Amino acid sequence: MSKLVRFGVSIEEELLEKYDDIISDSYGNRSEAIRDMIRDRIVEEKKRSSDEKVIGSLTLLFNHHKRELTEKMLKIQHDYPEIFKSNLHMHVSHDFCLEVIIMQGKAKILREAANRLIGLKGVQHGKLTLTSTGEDFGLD
Ligand code: NI
Repeated sequence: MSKLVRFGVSIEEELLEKYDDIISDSYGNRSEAIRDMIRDRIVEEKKRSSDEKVIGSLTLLFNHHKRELTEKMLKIQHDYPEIFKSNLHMHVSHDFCLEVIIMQGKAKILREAANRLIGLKGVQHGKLTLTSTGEDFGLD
């Protein structure tokens, strides 16, 4: 068994309470829930590291008041003009916008570009969903 390491995390109290509520039915303690979340992310990232051609939809919820955020989002998309296919923008409220971005290309490139966008400061939530291009399914 590998060595256990303790680490500190700064998190908003309200956010942690919500998380504890969600995990309270299935986990004896928070550490095991966080370990599972990390394992799940590792498995997911592995799947997304392939050369397989896929289609992805990336959903981003962000605060458009955050300084230079929209410029940074545009710059990243222009770094990969071959994979970004279409954008849908919704003005959710005074502060928040939702963007759904359709991408097509190698899984690992989509993952890289999506992670850069999700990691931007001001992006409150981001999720990349991958699906097949359908070529493996035959014509049914
Ligand atoms: Ni907007």
